[in-house]
Amino acid sequence: MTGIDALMRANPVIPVLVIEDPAHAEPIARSLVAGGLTALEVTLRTPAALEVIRIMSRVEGAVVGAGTVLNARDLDAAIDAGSRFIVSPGLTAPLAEAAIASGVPYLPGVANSADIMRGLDHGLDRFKFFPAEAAGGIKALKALTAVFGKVRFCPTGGITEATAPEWLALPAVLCVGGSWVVKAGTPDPAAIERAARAASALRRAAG
Ligand code: 3PG
Ligand code: 3PY
Repeated sequence: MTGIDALMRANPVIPVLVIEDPAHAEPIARSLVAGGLTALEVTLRTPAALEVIRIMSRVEGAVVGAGTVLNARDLDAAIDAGSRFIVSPGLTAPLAEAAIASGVPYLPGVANSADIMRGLDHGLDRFKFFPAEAAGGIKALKALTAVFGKVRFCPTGGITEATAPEWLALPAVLCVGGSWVVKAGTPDPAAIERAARAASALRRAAG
């Protein structure tokens, strides 16, 4: 888990990006990196996503990954486009096996104990806690971390600039994911850089 662990520790916040227009890819990536956020999760939710990954990967300092990877077909396409890490909203055996075989750092989503246990069966112990707020919030994650001591998380889903510090204060949380850093629509590079700088200045409690 070294690869994904290092990635989770690189920045306290992983921006979750839903980008419709490939023309927005480069300015968004540049602003995020300028603000100190380097691990960028481009969700495969738009027709432009794979092209966005290709373009962002050329921006110096950016480590671009794919999110919303649902199966081995998405995984192959994401890797072909240059993704350096893979995120999925949940955990299935076929995807976990394919992702592990690919060797690309992999962060699968979990929402409960059974998900975590299936991940552990695959040798995984770094997870996205998704959807973090809807799946019970900090109270739920505290209960899970009491049971699964060695597991570390990137909570994502409903987290905001205001609530991120509360999540990062939990010892099992290495980083949080969120869409708040980059608003939908035409990007405002200065605003993105400002939000990224604030996000990258957040402190995690986890050692
Ligand atoms: C998503 O799936 O888009 C993630 O949950 C991040 O989005 P949010 O921060 O808006 O919940
Ligand atoms: C994903 O899209 O991969 C998620 O886990 C939700 O943000």
